[in-house]
Amino acid sequence: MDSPSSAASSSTKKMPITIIVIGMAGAGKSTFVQRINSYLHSQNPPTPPYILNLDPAVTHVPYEANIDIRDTINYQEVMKQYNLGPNGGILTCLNLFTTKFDQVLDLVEKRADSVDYVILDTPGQIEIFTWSASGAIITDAVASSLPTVVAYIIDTPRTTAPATFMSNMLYACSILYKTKLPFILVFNKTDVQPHDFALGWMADFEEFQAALATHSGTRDAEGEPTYMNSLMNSMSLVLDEFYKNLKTVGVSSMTGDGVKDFFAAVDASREEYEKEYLPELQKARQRRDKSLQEVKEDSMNRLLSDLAIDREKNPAAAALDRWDPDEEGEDDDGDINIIDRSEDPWPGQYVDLTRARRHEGQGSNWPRPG
Ligand SMILES: Nc1nc2c(ncn2[C@@H]2O[C@H](COP(=O)(O)OP(=O)(O)O)[C@@H](O)[C@H]2O)c(=O)[nH]1
Ligand SMILES: [Mg+2]
Repeated sequence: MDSPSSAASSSTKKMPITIIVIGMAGAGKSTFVQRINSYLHSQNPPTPPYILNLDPAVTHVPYEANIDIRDTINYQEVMKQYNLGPNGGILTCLNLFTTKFDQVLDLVEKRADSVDYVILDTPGQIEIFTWSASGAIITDAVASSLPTVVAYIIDTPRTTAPATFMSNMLYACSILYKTKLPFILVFNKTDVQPHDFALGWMADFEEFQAALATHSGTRDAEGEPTYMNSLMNSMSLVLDEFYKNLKTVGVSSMTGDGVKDFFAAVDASREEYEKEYLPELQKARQRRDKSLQEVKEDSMNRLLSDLAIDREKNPAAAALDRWDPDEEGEDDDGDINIIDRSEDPWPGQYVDLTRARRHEGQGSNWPRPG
């Protein structure tokens, strides 16, 4: 796929910057997206962002998404059809959506001239996005098209215990090294708990170690530091290096406090992206095209083998199911279309992707085997 407005081109308008919002369930990702959305709307002149909701299971999002995974895929249906629990359901929805992500990118790239920010809200459960092939493909695909930054949302009131703080930081660290993208740690909910304790621990590991020592369970019966305590002490030295690669802001998605600082960090990240990530861009783009193609082919192959089994089991029906070239115009290219709500006059349009897999004749809008 060609990207007409590549990050490498030297157009006069700056490329929009993509903010991928990641964080533990309940950290406040969606609320944060709504907050930065309303901040951008309140600028003079307003600079509305382009928002993608990638959480198929959410019942309510506090903002109007331009592209919503729920318009394309029905989470409840996917769980039923594939016999899955909640997490498997979300993952499968994301996988199905990823097969269409080239369409999403096209829509986003078409808007590149008119928006300054593209925002991705990710599924509540962090690992579904950060440790799945689809999450990686989506991240790579976006980051190879547009300047991209990860906003890692932290539930500040829930990270005041040193051990919790450390595990959260280790998680952030793993995402930083996995994505290799500019990274902003966003301490959210500062209206409930200011984040200065965290800043102190990050600036000075001795301060963290002191906090650790005052917590119960850090000494054994003989008064020696426990294994966990020693481990965390050493880890704090390792993380010291990691902290140097990050920008940190404290915000309250509730009150809007700190949102301006967040955007200052985003703008600084653009430079970082251009200096460090852009040289890798060409390679990344090739990888992106290849993986988007592969994921399409893979799902197509699976579909075709399902159909082959169907045909074996039911030869009578198979004989009736022949491809008629005259019908081709109707189906167009037969693809499920991603919906851009901001352009579509019919926002509720919904395509049931799961029906295609079962090959229910008329209702199927996948290309038929030739
Ligand atoms: N006090 C306070 N609550 C917040 C803030 N941000 C989010 N919340 C609450 O945290 C809960 C989870 O938020 P949500 O955005 O759904 O989290 P997500 O799962 O990460 O998308 C909701 O009840 C929000 O109202 C904040 O800045 N301050
Ligand atoms: Mg959410």
